[in-house]
Amino acid sequence: MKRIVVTGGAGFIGSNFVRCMLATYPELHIVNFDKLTYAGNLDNLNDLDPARHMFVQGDIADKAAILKAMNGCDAIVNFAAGSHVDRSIMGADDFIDTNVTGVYNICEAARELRTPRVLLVSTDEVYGSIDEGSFTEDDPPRPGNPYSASKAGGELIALAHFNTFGTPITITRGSNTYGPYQYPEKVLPLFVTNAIDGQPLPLYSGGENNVRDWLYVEDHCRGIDLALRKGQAGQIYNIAGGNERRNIVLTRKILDLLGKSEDLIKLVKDRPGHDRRYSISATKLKALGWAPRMDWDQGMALTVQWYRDNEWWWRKIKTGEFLEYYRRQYHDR
Ligand code: NAD
Ligand code: TDX
Repeated sequence: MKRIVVTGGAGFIGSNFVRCMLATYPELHIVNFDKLTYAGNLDNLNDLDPARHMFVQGDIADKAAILKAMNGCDAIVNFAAGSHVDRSIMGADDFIDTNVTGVYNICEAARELRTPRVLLVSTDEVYGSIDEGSFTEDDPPRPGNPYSASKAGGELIALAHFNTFGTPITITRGSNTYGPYQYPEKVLPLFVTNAIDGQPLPLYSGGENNVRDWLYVEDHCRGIDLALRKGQAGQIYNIAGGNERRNIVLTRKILDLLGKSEDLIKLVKDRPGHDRRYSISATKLKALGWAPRMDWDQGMALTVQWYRDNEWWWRKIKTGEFLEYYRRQYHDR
């Protein structure tokens, strides 16, 4: 592969993926196509070589724009999405536009241009919650909130596209991802940055019951790259961190790493429709040669240190639109 299009590459995982791919493949050129929503941030990309990385501002819900960007590429990797569950509960219009219509547009463009590879980045949330055991790729989607339903909708359109037209689509379903450059609406960077400032950590429903499986962002990116290169068209690959933790354990870990008191924990009203536990098996991707490399304790220490060292990055974000969102989301809880 010489030239790939990465959509949503100014966001958290997308920008880490672009950095990782440029470092791994010296011949590779990347077109980074991103709408720059509130979550897209050119600061995430300012260390990249402009000779091998071209940024294009555009919307995957705009069929003509994505068709133009994809012309002549060897592959497209789609990260572009509305990605935050709480925002999708406030209103899901953007989630449908991007996660369903946008994904359909990518499939249609790939069909028209005969794009050799299409990798759609999806999520373990499409399975919904599981009390015991882990989901495999053969389990049906049972999404429990507007975000995960929109992601499942995009997946179903794409799989039907493969079935009907043979469009060479592969899907990955990653678990909760953490690391540098994550927008501070998600629990981990929100709690780290609040704790640095001595602000409350709004833990939904005590955090005792809800379990997430934490995947370090570089491990997620290597899994996506492997599925892109070795995965089969029409197939789904789970990417699991193998680090299931209750939210209260994650919260205490953050406070411990920062040397802050548990008095900062503020128990707040639960998220409506809150999925209790996510758990997936990555056996299928492991059979292709993937394994997570980052140990949870080490990944947490690195990540918390990154937010400590990069206040320039998140302090700019925690103003304006973010403060308005934060007030709407948390003031009544
Ligand atoms: P993010 O919110 O940090 O970034 C999303 C990016 O997509 C932003 O740069 C935004 O500007 C861009 N974007 C949004 N709508 C667009 C549109 N219509 N056209 C073009 N660009 C658009 O998200 P993230 O956490 O990096 O997630 C990336 C992908 O990975 C998403 O598809 C998400 O569903 C999936 N995922 C995320 C996680 C996680 O824990 N964060 C886990 C599994 C899967
Ligand atoms: O303020 C909070 N308090 C809290 O207790 C927030 C924002 C979250 N939580 C809880 C809810 C969840 O149990 O923490 C857990 C993680 O919440 P999020 O960071 O919002 O992630 P989640 O809802 O699990 O979804 C994430 O993982 C799958 C990503 O946002 C998705 O993009 C990804 O697909």
